[in-house]
Amino acid sequence: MKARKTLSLIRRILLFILVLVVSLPLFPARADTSSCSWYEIFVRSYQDSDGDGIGDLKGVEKRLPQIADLGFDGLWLMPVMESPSYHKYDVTDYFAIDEEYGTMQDMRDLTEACHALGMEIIVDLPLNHTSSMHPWFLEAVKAVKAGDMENPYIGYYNISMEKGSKMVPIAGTDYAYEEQFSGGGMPDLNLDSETVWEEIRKILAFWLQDVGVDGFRLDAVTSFEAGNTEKNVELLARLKKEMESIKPGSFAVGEAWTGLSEIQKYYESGIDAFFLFPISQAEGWLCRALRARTPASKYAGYMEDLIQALPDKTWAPFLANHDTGRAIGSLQARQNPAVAKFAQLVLNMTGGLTFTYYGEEIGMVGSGDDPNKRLAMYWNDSDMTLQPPGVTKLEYAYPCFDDQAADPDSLLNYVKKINAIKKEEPLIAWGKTEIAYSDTHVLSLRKTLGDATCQIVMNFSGSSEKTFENTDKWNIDRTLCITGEVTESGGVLTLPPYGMAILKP
Ligand SMILES: [Ca+2]
Ligand SMILES: [Ca+2]
Repeated sequence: MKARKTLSLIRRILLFILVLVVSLPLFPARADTSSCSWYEIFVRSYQDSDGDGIGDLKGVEKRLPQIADLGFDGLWLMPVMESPSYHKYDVTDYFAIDEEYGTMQDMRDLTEACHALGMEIIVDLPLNHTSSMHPWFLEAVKAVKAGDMENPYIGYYNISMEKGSKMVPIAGTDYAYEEQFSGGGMPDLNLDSETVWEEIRKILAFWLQDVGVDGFRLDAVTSFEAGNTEKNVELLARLKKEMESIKPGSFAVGEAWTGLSEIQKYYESGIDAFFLFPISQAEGWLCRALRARTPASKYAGYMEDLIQALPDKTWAPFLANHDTGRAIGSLQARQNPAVAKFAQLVLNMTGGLTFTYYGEEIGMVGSGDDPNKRLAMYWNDSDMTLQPPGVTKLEYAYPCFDDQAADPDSLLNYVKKINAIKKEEPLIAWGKTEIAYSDTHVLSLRKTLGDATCQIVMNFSGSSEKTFENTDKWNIDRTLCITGEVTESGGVLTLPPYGMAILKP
């Protein structure tokens, strides 16, 4: 009798936990089969298809089988919507493709082609601001100038008599509009307006349902209401809820360019992932660790912070994007392709969704003025797009794509190997990550997913081999080395410089 009572109590507790879990306002986690090796493309600089020298959607589609062959399984297109600028972060029509890039039919074709190859595709969605040439804004300014302050378009933007560094006066009136990215002709939308939310819902539905993309990269989310994280998290939660009601399982990754503790707060919105800015760039975790005298333990320290801050979240590590200097510069790897390769390895073994900016896979360089970071993809010396306007430094440090494709030891082919290993071993991207071991030069990450587990052992020294005591007597499942081989003798692994082994029980 007593045993039965205990059993029924346990059952009741279990049921209670089940109800609690089901009623939590969380969206289902992404399946461990969804895209984990994402590729960011600046369409203008990627591949031209019609001879005008400007990259376009048909050009991307032409290169798609090659991108898939490299093992990238998700595509992020920088803005493709109608816009007067070369970068297109200032939209004039959310329902049209910029004619420089092609047509909406091209977009649908590209989306279909991605899906046929088992790839997901997301588009950049700038919602913090529109172009100052957007019909909504033109209408609003016209109304302010005419003194028609009841005009509904005025409420689309933050127009008031307020003064401040982010307020731009409307000529001939006492009014001004908010513009967080000043000088760019990008007035901030009023995200408190229900009318604006009706527009946003239409935009989301159009892209998710009508065009069929898998989701969005959300631009500048910390500027939604500048300086108000709590508010931004609320707005993002609403955005995610709208997306989920339109297309369950659709994906969003947010650009919250801020520190780890802030990023942690942004995850409370339910948005799938936020770019891990602290790991990126010359002063980020990865470059810092690789420059340190004790690189493995240094990186382990950063990983501990990450694990503690975002234990159950999908991470989105990256090294460089269209706004940052390229990794070859940050890593000081112009003369040292090995360190560029190893950085890619560590980045990808960290876990979660890795984002690779086009050209990083061939070690393109560029820093300083934005256009320098967005140079034409270096396929070869004859097949390149025009350079974006405003380039002040034009150079390519590593061989072109075609040459690297033909060289088994190239950075390109090394990246391809990493992507292939990730595809074969879902534990790497999707497993829960723990630090199993670290010393000055050796780091072992343990990954767990359901019943499966593995250890990823990496030698952070670029000059000498290091040993690792395989105390659990796990088997070597696979290895990836730049030079030499991993060997084992008497329960001790010897890893060559920058070598890696994956061990399994
Ligand atoms: Ca073109
Ligand atoms: Ca804003």
